[in-house]
Amino acid sequence: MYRQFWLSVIFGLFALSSAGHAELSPRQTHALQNGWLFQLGRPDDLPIAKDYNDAGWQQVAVPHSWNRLGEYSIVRSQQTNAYQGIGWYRLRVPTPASKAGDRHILQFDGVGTVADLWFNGHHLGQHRGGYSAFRFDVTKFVNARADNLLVVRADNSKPMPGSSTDDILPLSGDFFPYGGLYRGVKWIVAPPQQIDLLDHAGPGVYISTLSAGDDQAEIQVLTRLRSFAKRPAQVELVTTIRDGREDKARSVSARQKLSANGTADVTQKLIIPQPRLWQGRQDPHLYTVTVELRSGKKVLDRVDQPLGIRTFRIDPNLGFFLNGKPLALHGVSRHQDMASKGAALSDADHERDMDLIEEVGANTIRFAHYQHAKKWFELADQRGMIVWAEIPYVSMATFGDGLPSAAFVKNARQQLIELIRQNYNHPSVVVWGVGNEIDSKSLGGKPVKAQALVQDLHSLAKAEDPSRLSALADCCASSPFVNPATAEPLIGLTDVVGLNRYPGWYSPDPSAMGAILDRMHAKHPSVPLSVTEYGAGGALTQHSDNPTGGAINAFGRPHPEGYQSWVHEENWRQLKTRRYLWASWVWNMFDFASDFRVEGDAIDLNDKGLVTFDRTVRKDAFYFYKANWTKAPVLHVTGRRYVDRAYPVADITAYSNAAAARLSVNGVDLGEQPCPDRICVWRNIALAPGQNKLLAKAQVNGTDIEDAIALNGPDPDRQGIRINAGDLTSMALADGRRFGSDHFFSGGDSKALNPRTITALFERRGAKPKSVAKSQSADLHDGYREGRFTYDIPIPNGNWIVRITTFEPDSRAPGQRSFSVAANGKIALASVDPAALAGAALTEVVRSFPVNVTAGRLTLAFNPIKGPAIVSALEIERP
Ligand code: GCB
Repeated sequence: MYRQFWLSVIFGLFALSSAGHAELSPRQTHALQNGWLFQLGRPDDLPIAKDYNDAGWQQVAVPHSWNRLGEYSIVRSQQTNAYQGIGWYRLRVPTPASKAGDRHILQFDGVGTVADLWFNGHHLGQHRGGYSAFRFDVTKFVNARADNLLVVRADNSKPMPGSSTDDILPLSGDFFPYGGLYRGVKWIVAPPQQIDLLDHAGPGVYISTLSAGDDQAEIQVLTRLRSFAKRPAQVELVTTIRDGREDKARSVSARQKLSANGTADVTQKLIIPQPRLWQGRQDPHLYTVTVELRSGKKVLDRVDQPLGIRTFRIDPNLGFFLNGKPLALHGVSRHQDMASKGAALSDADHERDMDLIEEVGANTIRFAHYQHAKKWFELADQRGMIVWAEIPYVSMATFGDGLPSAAFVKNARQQLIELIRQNYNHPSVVVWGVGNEIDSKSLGGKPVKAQALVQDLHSLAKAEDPSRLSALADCCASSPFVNPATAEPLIGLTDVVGLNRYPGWYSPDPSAMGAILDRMHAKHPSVPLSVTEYGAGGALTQHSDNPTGGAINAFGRPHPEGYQSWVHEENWRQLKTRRYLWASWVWNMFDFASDFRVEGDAIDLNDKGLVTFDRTVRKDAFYFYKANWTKAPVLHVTGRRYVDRAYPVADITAYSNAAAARLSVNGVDLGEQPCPDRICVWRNIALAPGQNKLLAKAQVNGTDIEDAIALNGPDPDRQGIRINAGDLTSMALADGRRFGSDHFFSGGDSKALNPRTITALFERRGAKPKSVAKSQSADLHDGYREGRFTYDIPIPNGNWIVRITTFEPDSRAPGQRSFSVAANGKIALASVDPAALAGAALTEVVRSFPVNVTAGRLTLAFNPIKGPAIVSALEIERP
């Protein structure tokens, strides 16, 4: 144990020394990583005494969370631990080297959700909120001669009225509130006269760029000082801005009287001539601000902080400006969790996530939906990302009557102050988000009264940080979730707004995005609008032959990967042309854990990521954005995971930033296609039975690139051709028959037997889902095609049997619906009345007829006689 502790101390010193001042640093930070003992659940007695028997406890290293969830599996495995409650930690730790008068301060970088701390048996206090850092001064309890005992109770109980977390943000949300010491813990030995360590765990130094031009920048540095000394003292504060080279450093100095046990604020101004600006991804140049507290020649304390010299503004019509120049912001949201680690991410995990975000070409990140780790803010500064940071005032944020409780308001204010003070000096951050989707109904189902709190948080954000803008992410203005007569409008209360809008996912038609945004812009012309969320689920094992063939089941299965790509193609087409938008963020960069989701091919996961939960697979949609957002040569053939194809003919798509790309299949050149909007399509490509090798080639800025995939074509003579009409997903029945998703159609509408939009789900709540009697498989009837429609199916010549599966979905009585079916222009079925043929509604009917195909195509026309025609499956087999 001792060895481990001292190793981590040495590591801590090493980390400091790499910052440049270790030998001299008057402060020392020791990471408390190893040697922790952990016990899940509530022991019978309080495990805070020194001699408490913790022999059976589990040894863990911090960061640590007991929660693990989110799997690409239909059921939860043994790995899952979604327990929300209490976890105990104990650590025996020697006192690090210190001088008389030094302060001993424990820093927790984030504990989910409520942390109670005991040090050598004394209850130090409690911190409420799972995402911000906090510090406790333990000086008076330190035992310098023996081990100290640090005990932490972490409590992430599910918020419910009366629970220990019922007044802590978030009360609900589509993400998992991990429990435990899931970020770092540090022991800081600090001088008694110090740059304040107890200012909401902030750096005690607050840097503002007052102006920045080509000639000069004016920088203001506010430093908060604190003294634990018994006598007043005259101190000097020397603030230096460095840009690598010492000869270019600029310093100012101020004398300050620091009273005994007192605090003082010192404001200093520095001029930087010809500053090198922080220019986002183009040049994320950082200066270092060093603030030294001195007494004569002696350095009492020192803090280093990053400085990115930049200005920005946001215009309701012209969007975002960085350093006076327009910058089109496009990016992603990110949750900070991943497979097998939960929220206990290492610095390397953060770096890998940032690498992926850089690779996709984003220049902005929304840190959803809570304060992210310090390391993540630092990476955003270093990589030049523009950041929306926010507090977890999210979703259904009241229990009963729709009014936030006083304690909840207090916690919201606390979390906002912590977010701002702890991250004030990160140039990447431009807005502080004060709420997300808080105008949906309360958990009690009542309309929400959120105006007062949003106004209050807006004012607080402005008071804490006048240099940045307040922001709100809206889901529900003009949505069916809000009763417009009773809900309080929120748009306009903050400086800027983000719209969470999901056309193509929670509402139909991805191309509706443009009109939705234009309506909001017309309604709120003076409010700068962005799109804080848009996207679609994407499951790697689920496939579609045609994303327009059926309705998506947003809250269920399946979630074809190709459908996700299509939603992004269509959404992005609308977003990129709207200059008034100041930013847009894909929801989400990574799949993330959410314990109420049973969707796509996963459990406990929101699968809207461009990259999988374990970060190993970039989904096709990732490459769509990479092709749009980067200059690095991109050529990516989509649909590679849909290996066993249902149809012998396919449209092949590639994403590329080349002007055009060329495709060959099995060595045969199929020609070049242009790539408008970064999408290159080769239509009606024949796939031979068995393996087909597809090779795409292109040239971007003189660089040759290629991408190869392998697909298995079916053998129609043996397997037939089967179409799951009205459905989005290709699938196989238990008897081996393989159906492609609805394809080759024109006309008619795809319908779902049970409604799938959010509004329909709400309306249907409690109602029993419909099912079809005497059916070969429920999967065939989930969706159906209805109306007047035609199928034009590419198929080898010769004799075939066509089998049509249908049913009456709407309780129409016999005689209320009939239609004919013509095959290649000849009537094959003169009149089909599903209810009459089956003797009842919601009962399967199958009809077949022979055809002879001579020109490589079979046309099946469904013509209504009375009411609309309907089909739920089509099968074409050799006789
Ligand atoms: C939203 C929420 C976000 C959810 C997302 C979704 O609007 O703000 O927390 O995860 O939708 O995927 O439904």
